[in-house]
Amino acid sequence: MKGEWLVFFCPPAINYFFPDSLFRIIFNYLCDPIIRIMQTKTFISTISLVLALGLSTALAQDHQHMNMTAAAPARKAICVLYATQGNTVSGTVIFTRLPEGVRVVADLNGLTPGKHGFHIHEFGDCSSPDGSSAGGHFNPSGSPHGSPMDMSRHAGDMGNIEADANGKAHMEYIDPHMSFDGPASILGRSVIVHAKEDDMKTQPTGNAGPRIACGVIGLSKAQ
Ligand SMILES: [Cu+2]
Ligand SMILES: [Zn+2]
Repeated sequence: MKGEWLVFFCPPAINYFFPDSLFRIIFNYLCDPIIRIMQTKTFISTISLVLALGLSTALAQDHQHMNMTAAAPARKAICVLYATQGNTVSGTVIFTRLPEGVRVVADLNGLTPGKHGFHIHEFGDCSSPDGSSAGGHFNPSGSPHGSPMDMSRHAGDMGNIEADANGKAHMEYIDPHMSFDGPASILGRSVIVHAKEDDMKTQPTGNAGPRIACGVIGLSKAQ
């Protein structure tokens, strides 16, 4: 910068060459504004640097904060099924988000051979011994009860799961009505297995009988 050498030069030169003289007064008059300008410039650049550093730190922290709150959307959920009082059913249901819906993979043990009503119920609450605390079929669209093939039906209508002679059941399908997002999200709801077959007609339950297993749908560690 042009005036920088003056900052360095002016005060010593004045004191050295022109002690107590008219020249000193003149030099003071000439030099002082330059010194003041240079000092102001240094002050402004220092403040700017401090502000810039502060701002970038704040932005970095904000970004980190956003990363923590706006986590990647859940891709996988799991429901571990436990038998209700007096029953022996156990198993897991794994839900995976796909572009066309949710893949459902269920593996159950301890069933009586044959078909059993299999639904997502409204509440993730399996606290009552008979599973009634889970509420009715999950139905965010206010539709009638139906089969998983129906266009209009409860979002929780997964139909029946069929056990073999050993009481084991495996079911796998992609459900276009299920979602992991918004008010229709299945996360935090429950899966209920019934004693009887769902007739897919009787309102609003499919007449599937008592609830023999209940489990809460939660986020899976494996995503
Ligand atoms: Cu049910
Ligand atoms: Zn239903």
